[in-house]
Amino acid sequence: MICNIKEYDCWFQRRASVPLARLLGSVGLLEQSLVLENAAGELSALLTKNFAVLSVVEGKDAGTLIGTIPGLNAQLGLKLPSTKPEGFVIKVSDTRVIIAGQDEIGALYGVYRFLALLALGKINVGTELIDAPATQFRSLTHWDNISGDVIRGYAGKSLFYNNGRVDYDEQRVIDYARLLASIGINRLAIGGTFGPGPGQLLITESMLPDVARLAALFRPFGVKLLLNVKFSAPYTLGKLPTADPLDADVVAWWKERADLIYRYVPDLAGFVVKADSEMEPGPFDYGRNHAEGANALAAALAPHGGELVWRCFVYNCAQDWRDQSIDRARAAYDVFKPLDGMFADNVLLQVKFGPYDFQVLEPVSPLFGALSKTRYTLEVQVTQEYTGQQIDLCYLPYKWERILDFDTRYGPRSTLRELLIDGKISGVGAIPNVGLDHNWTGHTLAQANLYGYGRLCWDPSLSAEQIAREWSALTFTDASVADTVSELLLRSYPAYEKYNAPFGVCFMVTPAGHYGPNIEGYEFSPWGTYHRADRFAIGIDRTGSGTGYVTQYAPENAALFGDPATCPEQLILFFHRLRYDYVMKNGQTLLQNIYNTHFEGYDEVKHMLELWKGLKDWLDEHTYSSVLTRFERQLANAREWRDQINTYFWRKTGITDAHVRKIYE
Ligand code: GCW
Repeated sequence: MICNIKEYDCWFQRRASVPLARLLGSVGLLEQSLVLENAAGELSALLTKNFAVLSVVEGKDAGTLIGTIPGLNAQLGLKLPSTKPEGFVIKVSDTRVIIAGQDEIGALYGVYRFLALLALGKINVGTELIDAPATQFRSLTHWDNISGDVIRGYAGKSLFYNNGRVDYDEQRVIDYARLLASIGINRLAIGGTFGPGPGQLLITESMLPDVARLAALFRPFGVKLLLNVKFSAPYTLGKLPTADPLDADVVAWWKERADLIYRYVPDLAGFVVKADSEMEPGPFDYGRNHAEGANALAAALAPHGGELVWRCFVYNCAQDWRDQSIDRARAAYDVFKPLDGMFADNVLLQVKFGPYDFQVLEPVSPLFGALSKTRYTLEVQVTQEYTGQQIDLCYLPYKWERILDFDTRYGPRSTLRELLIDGKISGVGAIPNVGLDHNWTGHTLAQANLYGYGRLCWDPSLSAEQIAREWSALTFTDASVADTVSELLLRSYPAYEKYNAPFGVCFMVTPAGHYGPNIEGYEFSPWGTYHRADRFAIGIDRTGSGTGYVTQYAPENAALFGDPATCPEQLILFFHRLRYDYVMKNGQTLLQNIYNTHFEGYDEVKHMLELWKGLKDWLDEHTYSSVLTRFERQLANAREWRDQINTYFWRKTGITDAHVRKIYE
């Protein structure tokens, strides 16, 4: 059987007809609201489109009822149990299907979950399900520029801008809103981050009507907009002489500006700010700290119920590589930990998962768990900046699962997963991987990363494997194709780790684009990410006797990472400077392990390519060949990594590979 997928439709593919057609033929809605009406409309439209059920929206005698739990209980005398905000109940009997939300958004989420379960063959008479998101803040932040280019975007041009204007295909934006809502995303930041881009312009009166129009497209899907704004706006837009957050005129300017913005978008979720980060303006310009900076903007949002997302990506990016006293990895903790408890209630600090920058192999940031009096979120990248740029297959939920597993050792229930579930981490943010490419994500299989991100925000206890299987089965309607695709996904991250920078040294990428190897590309640069390889050793000593970074962790973790004998070996060069003849747990030297992993990484990609080729007769030609081309490019990339890394270390050390494989002189 040929598995003919419509890449544009992502995880909403056409299916054979379904058993409960009789009940699904009519959808009843008894309460009126924008989101509920959309939920009912989505259900009937998608049933008709994908399940061959001609479904219409009707009154209370319909076979399928949609509503809120309190609404349905009151109107029909039901006894549906209540759940958490944005949660839902699904109940299927032989006379009725009920999809009820704790609130209107919950009902919409219930509809999408129902459709997914229907596609997976998991809806039957007797199905009862109650579910709710673990965290209320589930966001994506677009880095799109007003020019239409997407910073670190690998899937075509921006969905929102073109040539200096807000300019979009309305249907495409609605389809995007559907994708987001179907995986539970409820916040979307637009407006770029750098330079005089949209972050500046969107908050002017000439563009606020555009923002209002976009907000209206996302609203029925329960997605609220956030705006990326610039800290310097009071003087760049407002013509004030300063942006000093303690200056009364600046405070008043932000207040007025927020009031104006909220007239256009009354339910705006708030602002996102990248301050004192990579040359962006910030409170340091005025000798103020980040709590003073953030609180000034937060105060302007507070009367409107808005939140301020304040990014913690603050470090010195003009470092002298000769100066070994500065360690970039320390920066976020050094800046923000002393301010714990000083941020306004509506500030959310957004902390990158690692101390560096979305690296393939880097530890979890010591800020997690260490902040105890401040609301903060976890930030990851769905866009594959350092993870193969949607040319290489790299299934990110594999990595995210491990991040969530990390035990901060601050008190009981101290893994990131538990902190998130218990509300000690207040949400999740990420940069999406989408653009105007027909399949949204460049690499069709990279849709799994977007899907997985939303699913993990909703339920951090899902495993990467569960998500891979779910996504594959939703996208590839043939079971054996779906099996192979999940296998590919699950193999991909470990393979990528193997051919990338070894054992946590990070940043061996080409400085310009971050795709492909350049072993010393960052070695003499101002960015603060050095490996300092010489003839004998490599890595940075971040122990107490080194840069002290390790002491930023809770004592048990400081001890664990601080000793090479207990440090997880995958990260060993992040924490330690080791000689190439250091013997690792498998009895082989560090150098031999570097050689081995790089040969293996390449071989893994070769194997993945073969697995994909095995699907040729099972897939439609377009999907097959577009992914095939990417696997071929990935193989070339893996080869480049393998040979450059191995040759580099061979030339440094003069020590040959124990298995005498080909290393270039
Ligand atoms: O990973 C880095 C990117 C920058 C980006 C920055 C950030 C938008 O290389 O391009 O800036 O992260 O997180 O702000």
